[in-house]
Amino acid sequence: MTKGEIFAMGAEFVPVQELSKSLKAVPKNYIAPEDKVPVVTHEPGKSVPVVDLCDFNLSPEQHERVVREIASASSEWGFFQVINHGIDVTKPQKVSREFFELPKEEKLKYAAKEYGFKSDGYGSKISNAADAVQLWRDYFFLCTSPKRNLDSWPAQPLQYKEVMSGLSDDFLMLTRKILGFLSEGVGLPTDYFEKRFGVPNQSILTNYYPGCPEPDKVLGIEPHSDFGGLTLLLQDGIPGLQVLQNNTWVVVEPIPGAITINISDLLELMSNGRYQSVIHRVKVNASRPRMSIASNYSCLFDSTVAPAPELIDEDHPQLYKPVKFGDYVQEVVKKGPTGKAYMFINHDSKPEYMLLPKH
Ligand SMILES: O=C(O)CCC(=O)C(=O)O
Ligand SMILES: [Fe+2]
Repeated sequence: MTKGEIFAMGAEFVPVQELSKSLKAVPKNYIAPEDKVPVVTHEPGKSVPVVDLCDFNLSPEQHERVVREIASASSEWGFFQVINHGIDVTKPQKVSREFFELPKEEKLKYAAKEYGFKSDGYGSKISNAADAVQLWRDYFFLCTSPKRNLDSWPAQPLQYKEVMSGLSDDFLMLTRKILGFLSEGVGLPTDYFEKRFGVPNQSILTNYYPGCPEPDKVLGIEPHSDFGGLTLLLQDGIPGLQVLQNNTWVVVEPIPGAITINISDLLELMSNGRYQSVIHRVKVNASRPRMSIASNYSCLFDSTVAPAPELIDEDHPQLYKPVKFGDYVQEVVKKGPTGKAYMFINHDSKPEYMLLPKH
């Protein structure tokens, strides 16, 4: 691979991890707009619900409880955490952390060639929007379904390919089960949403947020909702993820071994708004890096999704228009989080955080 190819995504690609080694103050283009929305950490009754999946040994009563808990968390919070899900989360975290700890030259061999989510690779910037604030985050993006191009995945650490492939399989299985609970939660047949998605389009995005000299001035990820169908997320032990709930940022406390799950835009659309794809953001730390592994499940880019006709009636008018997923992704990559307006029938509808009082 030539040097030119390595930097094809943009000559300005400098990993934040490298910046963070020498800087005492953050560069201007990383400074996020001021945000006066209050942050809540520990307040009884104000945290993302936790659902016990009992390693899927569920009696009929427990099954009903799980459906009920997942459905109500998905409509009120758009987020929940699952425990006793049967997936080994330590190995993927270990190999991913080891990758980010490699020398810069080794990582840059895998530099992503394009903005957005089309090719596997290492990068720092996803949106090319002119007014986009730079994020205090580097990432590695893997396309994992329908096709895995293992040749383009890191050769180091040695177990990386095998472990991340295994995580992709485990997540596909868990996603199918969660989609089943979500279908039942709105009174539809268990396989309803899975069938509507069709061939799974799954990716795994590892986010690496280096320590930052001025953590309150930057964001690891700006306020956004995820544009796919369903997101499964591994947090390490360090808090950083915050969810917008009643105009307050609520910290999603990392629970060792838990998987955080959030409804993404396509499921909000397909459920005609019964389930919410909620705005969230990521804060960073002064001294410690934080890492998360986010896997999104959606339909193929040339598939079109529409609200379930069964969920449209007089009391629940149709709120969303059918969208071709590829067009929707382009809109969001071009415009940033405001691109979500594209899926609303009423074009004046705005993502929730845009309705917050100006500050
Ligand atoms: O780092 C996190 O906890 C969340 C990451 C996230 O929101 C994303 O990758 O879309
Ligand atoms: Fe997200």
